[in-house]
Amino acid sequence: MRGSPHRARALCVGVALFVLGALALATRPMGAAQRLTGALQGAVDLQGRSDESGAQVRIFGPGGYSASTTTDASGAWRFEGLPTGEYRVEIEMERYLDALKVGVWVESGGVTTLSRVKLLGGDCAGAADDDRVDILDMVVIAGVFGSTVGPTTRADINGDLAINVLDVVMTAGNYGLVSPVPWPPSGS
Ligand SMILES: [Ca+2]
Ligand SMILES: [Ca+2]
Ligand SMILES: [Ca+2]
Repeated sequence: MRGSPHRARALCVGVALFVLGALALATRPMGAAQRLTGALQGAVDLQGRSDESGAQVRIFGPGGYSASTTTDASGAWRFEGLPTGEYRVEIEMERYLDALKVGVWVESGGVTTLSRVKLLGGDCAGAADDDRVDILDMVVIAGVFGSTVGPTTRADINGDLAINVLDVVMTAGNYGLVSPVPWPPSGS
């Protein structure tokens, strides 16, 4: 009884309807896509570095939207084609305290520019930053003080391939601070 003419015809009609439906969807005016025009941008200053590249910027927007990028050498970051709505912005850099901004509004056709935020250095202990500059970070730096190191050595806070007084002074200066660092208000 398998493959009776009746069932086959019903299947054909079903497939035809599905294809027509898909075509209709594909050719429908893209009203939703036309609204994806908001942009969001900002800049990061990595304490103790003149090359501000490598910080990871993640944004979380309406309807579960998310995206990420990294800063360029000037510290700049930018997203385009964003759905209109409210965003959360997180910026992370290895060996640095993180920055966080919530309630960021991105508007259709607009460009939202956040103020430049300075990430503070010294959070280097452990496999991952623990978002706190404390004695554990100082101990890690002291353990290799005076050495020349490779780019992955976490105690090298300022990335100059040496563990010296610059790393110690920065970390000591940020002692007791935790993530997120203060984000200056827009326009400042
Ligand atoms: Ca800097
Ligand atoms: Ca730490
Ligand atoms: Ca260093």
